[in-house]
Amino acid sequence: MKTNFYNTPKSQTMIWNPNKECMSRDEMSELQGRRLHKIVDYVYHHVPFYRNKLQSMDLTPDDIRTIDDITKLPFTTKQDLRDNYPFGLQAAPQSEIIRIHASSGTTGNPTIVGYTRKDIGIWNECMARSLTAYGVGRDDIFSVSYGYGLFTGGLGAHNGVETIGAAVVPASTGNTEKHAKLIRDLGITGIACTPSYALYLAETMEKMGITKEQTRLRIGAFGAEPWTEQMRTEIQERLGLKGYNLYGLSEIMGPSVSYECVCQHGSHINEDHFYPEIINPQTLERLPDGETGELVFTTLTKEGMPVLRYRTRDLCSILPGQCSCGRTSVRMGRIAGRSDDMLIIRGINVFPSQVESVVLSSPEFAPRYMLIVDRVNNLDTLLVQVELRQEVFTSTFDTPTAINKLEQHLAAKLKSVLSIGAKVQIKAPNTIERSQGKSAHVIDKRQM
Ligand code: DLL
Repeated sequence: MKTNFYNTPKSQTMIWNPNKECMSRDEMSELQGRRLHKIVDYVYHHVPFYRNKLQSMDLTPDDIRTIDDITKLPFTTKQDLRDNYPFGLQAAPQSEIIRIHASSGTTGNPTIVGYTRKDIGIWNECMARSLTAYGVGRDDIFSVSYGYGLFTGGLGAHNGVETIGAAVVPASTGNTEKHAKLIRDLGITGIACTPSYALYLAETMEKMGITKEQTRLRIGAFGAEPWTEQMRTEIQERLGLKGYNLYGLSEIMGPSVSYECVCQHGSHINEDHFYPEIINPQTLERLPDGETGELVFTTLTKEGMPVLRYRTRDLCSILPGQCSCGRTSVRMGRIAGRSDDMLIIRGINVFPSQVESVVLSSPEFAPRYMLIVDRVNNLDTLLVQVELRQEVFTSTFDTPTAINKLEQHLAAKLKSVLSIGAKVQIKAPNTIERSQGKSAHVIDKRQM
């Protein structure tokens, strides 16, 4: 018999695995220490890359006894993964690998990640923890609109929905009109997709005349790209659901390395499997909780391709204190950007997420924007293109003065946040390219 989780009050939301998600801090540290020793011993004996690294630092697995010993270990970078393409970092024998994913590398070789049966089981468990934290239960019908294929989003979320026993609709991306129709006709209650696809879906439904009242949507599992609180508000209002953050990366597992709970104050890390650290990306020193730096993960239980101190290049902080949901696991804040996404314009660090916050704080603009960086006469220039909302477009587009005023107003706001001047260009609705997967917000012509 399926239990009914609809409209479950906050205090009664379920926890998938209280034994792990609500462990005392001492027990968690003890478990992490034990697992760290084991994984170091495992890679030392199965991955020549790590054995050589540890030997060159005069380290053996016996030097790693508690979780605090982690700082003795070397870092792993994306370049190390590329250099060992395709299977150089694989620890398990090929006969134990049951699935292979590949990351979407834009330059050079993609990163190949092999999973054993045990890895897939842990991934499913982590995904089930995430969905349960959002309030998804067995009565839900959940559509997965992350891409299926080499990308971890589709299959990762799909298996999590099946693990908790809800019904999965493997919609994938594309064919959005059909998907919108199914959302209404099947009474789909939840959706997993990128935040930008959620907005695209909202637009499509509006065009088709499907209102949020005609659907039963109530939960969104959004991730795979940075998004802001303003974007969350926009999606929630337009789709009539509550949107939760879902974070992960293929090198570590895929979606569900961390997840939000109903408190929506940071994302709980599945730290019995993925040990987080925040470091200063320049000095590589570990930073205390609350400080923003580069997120680093060590996989504590992975068999296929374990990694030690993998530098994600994602910038965020570990939130101090404990969450009121009952979980004791540490939480990470939103991804403020990636160290390699950061633009340096006239010497000033600029993150696309800063521009997004400013754009979305103005009710006239749709959540679509593009940063175009160029170099003219040896001087960096920044052009920010934004799209007018349909309602505003029809009432003001005939008056260039109004548009001009709006451009100047936004340029002034951007200047106060970014500390550099930007030219603003307002575009008509639906003219900035839509993305169904991860969206691109930057064209840097200086590198072309
Ligand atoms: O994006 C895995 C995933 C799929 C996560 C579906 C969530 C949902 P990769 O393609 O390897 O894996 O990209 C990982 O995407 O290092 C972040 O920069 C970014 N990212 C992922 N989730 C979030 C999020 C998947 N919730 C890279 N917020 C990561 C911000 C995110 N950025």
